[in-house]
Amino acid sequence: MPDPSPHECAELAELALSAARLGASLAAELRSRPLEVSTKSTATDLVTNADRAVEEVVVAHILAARPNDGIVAEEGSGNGLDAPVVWVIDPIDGTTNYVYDFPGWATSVGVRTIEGTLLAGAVVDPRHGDEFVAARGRGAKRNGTPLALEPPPPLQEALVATGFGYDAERRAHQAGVFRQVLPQIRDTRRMGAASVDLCSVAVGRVDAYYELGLAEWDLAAGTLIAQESGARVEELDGGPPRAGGRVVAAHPDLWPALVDLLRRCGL
Ligand code: LIP
Repeated sequence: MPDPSPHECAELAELALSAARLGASLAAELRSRPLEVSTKSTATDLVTNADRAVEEVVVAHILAARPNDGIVAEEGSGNGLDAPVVWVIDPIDGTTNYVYDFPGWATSVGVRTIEGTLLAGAVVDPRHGDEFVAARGRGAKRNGTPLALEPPPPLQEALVATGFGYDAERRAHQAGVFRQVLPQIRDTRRMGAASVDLCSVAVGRVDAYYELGLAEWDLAAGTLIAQESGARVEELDGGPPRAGGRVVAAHPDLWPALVDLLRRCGL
């Protein structure tokens, strides 16, 4: 089946943005009430009643408009995984930030083909007042303003975002990489939500981002938004970002030096 046209991708982007707005608005409302918090893979991997409620609302909004599409979502919602168009949803990316009421959580809604080609995406981060959206081949926008990446600084003057996993052994490895990287860049920012990190690259809030071991829903929307702003977003060893991989996002002129550093530091 041919990939959707740029016009169809623009329509998908509009639906992704309306769904992400709906989800982020509900998440913000639920944050003002007591949360029911539980854990998933580890004692630090949190999930709340809001994650589940937001996912339910976002999925219902999408399927009302496109009932035959597939759904892949963090809290387990699924639909038609053999559908040509699949929605990839993180209802609240940055759940730890959300539980602590710390800015930097977002509702992330990505759209891809069954083969994995990213078509559209939206990330709504209400605490920063940011709405990001992109359609394949039609650019990315922040609050309606088109994005275009500025030329980067040299690596030793670059502000580089990263993140750390929930598993203590993985965090120890990530800390080892980070200890070697940090003296060779300007500084780091640890936002706590991959979708916000990737959108931060798209708007130049950071010069680059890397992280090991993310889920598909952490990556989908933010990857396309960053790519459509002019960033290179790939696996460390090349190819499209994948679940459990090593995603690197930076201006194409910064990419080679950053990848070389990350490889030397053992990412
Ligand atoms: C988060 C990611 C973030 C990572 C966190 C966590 P969640 O996703 O977006 O980049 O560093 O450890 O995995 O669990 O908040 O949806």
